[in-house]
Amino acid sequence: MRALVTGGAGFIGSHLVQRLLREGHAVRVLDDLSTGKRDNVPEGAELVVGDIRNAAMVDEVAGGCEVIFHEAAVVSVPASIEDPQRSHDVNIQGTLNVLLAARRQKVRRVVFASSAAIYGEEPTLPKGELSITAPISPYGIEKLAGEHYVLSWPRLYGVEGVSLRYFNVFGPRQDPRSPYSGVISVFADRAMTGREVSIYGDGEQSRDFVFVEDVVSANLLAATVPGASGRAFNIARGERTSLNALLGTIAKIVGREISAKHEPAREGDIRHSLADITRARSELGYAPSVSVEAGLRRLIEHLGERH
Ligand code: NAD
Ligand code: UD2
Repeated sequence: MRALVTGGAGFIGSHLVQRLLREGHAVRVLDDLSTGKRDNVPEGAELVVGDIRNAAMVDEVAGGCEVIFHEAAVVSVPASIEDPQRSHDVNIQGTLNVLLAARRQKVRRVVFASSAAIYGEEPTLPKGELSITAPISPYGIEKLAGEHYVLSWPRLYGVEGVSLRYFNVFGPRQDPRSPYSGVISVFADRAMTGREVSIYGDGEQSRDFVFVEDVVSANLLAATVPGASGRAFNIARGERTSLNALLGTIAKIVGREISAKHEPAREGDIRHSLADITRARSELGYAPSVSVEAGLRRLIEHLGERH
């Protein structure tokens, strides 16, 4: 098939492009390179540098594509709080532009990158797809709106739509340098360069970390499983790992102690996060295959090659 990957120069998108190419598909990438990098786009993919806020451009690149994987977004929660107009324009209007193009260009299916952020801080765990959605940031609100748009398209216009609610994704190419980078990318980078890490709070907070390759597999299933259209799925491992446990595992892998200083808990942090992935297992055939430890080993190996 021919696929369009918006955000294909980013962390998750570039891994998805790589797998699609490996499986023999033709891939076009639309990315404005705002957080993504040209170098992330694997050879063999067609890169169009452009903005999903530009409806005409999205329409043009969607032409001839059977599936759109919509990964492009303003991904930072703090950025969405600082400038909600910009994240609204990218995350809601940009998503609508993708859907309008899909309708006009007769794309078969759109697979949307949603987020655990749509659940907000309501503490009941694990989160199932029927749990209360109560986002507490513009980013979470925008992902929830985007998801509703995507899931309404099958009924309204006959364009299939699937929404994947990613939990905490980690792996190679996740940028460790911004103050809001995923905790694993920061800890692994610091551990490799012998620097101290900061733990915000007591380190007993936990997350449901999932390796990027499992997220890619979920996307491929979401693009092909016939009954998935109109459905939202949690994509995680269904296990929680505390930051203290994470640091212990990283220390074991790199073979030395990692010095850590405790800082005040981050404002707005949730304490624990955990997904129920029963629906993705039973309806998509999704089966996460990389443990947190195995994923950490692969990430650290990748960083070792780079340093
Ligand atoms: P990323 O920043 O690496 O990727 C996003 C890509 O979108 C970048 O390449 C960026 O340049 C591009 N982009 C941003 N605005 C654009 C625009 N206006 N037009 C065209 N391209 C634009 O982040 P990621 O972690 O790979 O995230 C991919 C998707 O997964 C996003 O939709 C994000 O919200 C979602 N998600 C990620 C996580 C996670 O743990 N990383 C968790 C939940 C959801
Ligand atoms: C994730 C998403 C975010 C949003 C949110 C919704 C990532 C990178 N972020 O934020 O976009 O969807 O979920 O709930 O996926 N921490 C440290 N030291 C560090 C960095 C982080 O202690 O150097 C802590 C942080 O305070 C938090 C935990 O690690 O308690 C995880 O932080 P994160 O930014 O990786 O992910 P999270 O779940 O806060």
